[in-house]
Amino acid sequence: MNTWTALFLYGLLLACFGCISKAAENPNQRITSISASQIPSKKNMVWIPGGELIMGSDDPNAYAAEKPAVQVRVEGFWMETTEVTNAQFQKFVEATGYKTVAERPISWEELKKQLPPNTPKLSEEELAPGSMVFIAPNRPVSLNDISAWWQWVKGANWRHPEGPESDLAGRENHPVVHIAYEDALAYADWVGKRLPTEAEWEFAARGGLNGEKFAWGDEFAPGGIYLANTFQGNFPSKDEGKDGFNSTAPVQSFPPNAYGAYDMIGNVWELTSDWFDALKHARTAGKVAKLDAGMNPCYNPSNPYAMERVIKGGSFLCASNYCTNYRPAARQGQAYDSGTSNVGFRLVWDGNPKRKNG
Ligand SMILES: [Ca+2]
Ligand SMILES: [Ca+2]
Repeated sequence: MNTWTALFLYGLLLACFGCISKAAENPNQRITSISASQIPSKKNMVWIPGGELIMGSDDPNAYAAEKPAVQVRVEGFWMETTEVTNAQFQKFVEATGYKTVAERPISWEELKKQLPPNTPKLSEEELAPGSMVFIAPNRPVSLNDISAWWQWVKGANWRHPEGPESDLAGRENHPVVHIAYEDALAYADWVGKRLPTEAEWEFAARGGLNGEKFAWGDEFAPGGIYLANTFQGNFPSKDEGKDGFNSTAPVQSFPPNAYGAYDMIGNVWELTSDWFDALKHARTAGKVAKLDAGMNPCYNPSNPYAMERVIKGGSFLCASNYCTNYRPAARQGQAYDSGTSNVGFRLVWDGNPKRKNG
């Protein structure tokens, strides 16, 4: 990829961790070619009882998209205790032959919809499969330039998280990454579960607490003990790894929350089924007009052309000097047709097929 193209893609498409359009389907469609092969067992799931949830935050330091705190009701559901692991995803791929979005060539027809008119077509080489990888810069960088640490790496995908030379040896129990929304839906259909809504995810992450800053209380590292895999040190250059991990960690490396769910905070961001609307809580509170049917369900002032799903919980890259997203209220948009090296997912189950992925 030449410099112009790289800058072009970085500037236009990576405003929020990438919006590379692969051979993706319509964002409103769902995978239908892979049907559930399993009846979910309750093994490795916990019952989340449901109830009233104070969602979002009124903390003065919370990000705008988290405000204001609103009260919503969540029905009970079963939730997987861990992020979906590489070993679990591998079983799915071996059984179905599924190829993830990051393993497919980029569709120029889709990509050009997100570029200015008359943009010259990229070459086959430039449209080769790949994904966005966090690479720590070895020099001081501006925190305003995410292309200093996010790089498009050809051949990066769930099997090769850092690129073609990397593999999953020793990482079978780490969360799978480089998963786009439709990849998560395909896996969910295969196991007969679904992605959580944002409210369900946040309810589960709070573990029965109500309004506390972190999933475990109001202190980030009580007694100096780290309770989630995040980033310590000067982001993005130096992760001191004081929590024991400089990248993803095996699932269940940190204590579960009060519901028995592990790594709801940190390790990898987790996809939810909600479209990302930066004004969602303001609309719920009646402070901003609701979106009418047929309107674009996404609103992100920093990335106005992207179609994004909400991701929750933050990741091993969340640092106190950059993005303090290691909180249940934190929310961010993730382009529906892209994965990155710090985004994964976990699934929920209603106990009956009343609600489908969508
Ligand atoms: Ca860490
Ligand atoms: Ca997580």
